[in-house]
Amino acid sequence: MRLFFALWPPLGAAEALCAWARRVHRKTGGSVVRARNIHLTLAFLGEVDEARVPDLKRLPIWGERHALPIERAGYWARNRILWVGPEATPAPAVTLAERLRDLLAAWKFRTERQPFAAHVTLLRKAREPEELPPLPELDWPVQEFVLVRSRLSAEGSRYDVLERFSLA
Ligand code: 2AM
Repeated sequence: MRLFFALWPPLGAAEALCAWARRVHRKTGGSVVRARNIHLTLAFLGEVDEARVPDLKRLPIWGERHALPIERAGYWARNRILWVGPEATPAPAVTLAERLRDLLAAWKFRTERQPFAAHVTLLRKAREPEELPPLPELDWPVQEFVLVRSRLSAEGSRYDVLERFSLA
């Protein structure tokens, strides 16, 4: 199973981001991430043996509720991704991602060695934008994080939440 841990926005915030991405798409092409697929990855696991999923569902992990401001957009030429994210990643999100990574390593799960870069991918295979419309005003309260299974279907990626973890 292909798995990852993520923060999922409320649908209203996801729809606002998707509408913004559709405006950008007119200039950059590429594929727009559908509203219900928009998320921020905290830790990417890749392929995991199904027998280990129960361990993941009961990871002893805690964290603080916080807000996730979406303040800036960026483009990575190396993978042609257009993304949005906070100006500075909120400390509780950094702590959560670090705790997850440490715990996953301690439990012998394979994780990314790259440092955590808080980003929300909105367009894939896009050309570099010249200018961008102003980002929408939105509220993204972070009250939980989720363990998600990713599957490729004819319509693109499909994400199913396997477990929810409440933040205090
Ligand atoms: P991306 O949006 O930057 O592509 C599901 O695939 C999620 O896991 C996406 O948010 C994706 O990030 C992330 N992801 C996919 N492959 C990854 C990898 N090798 N390392 C880190 N994150 C990855």
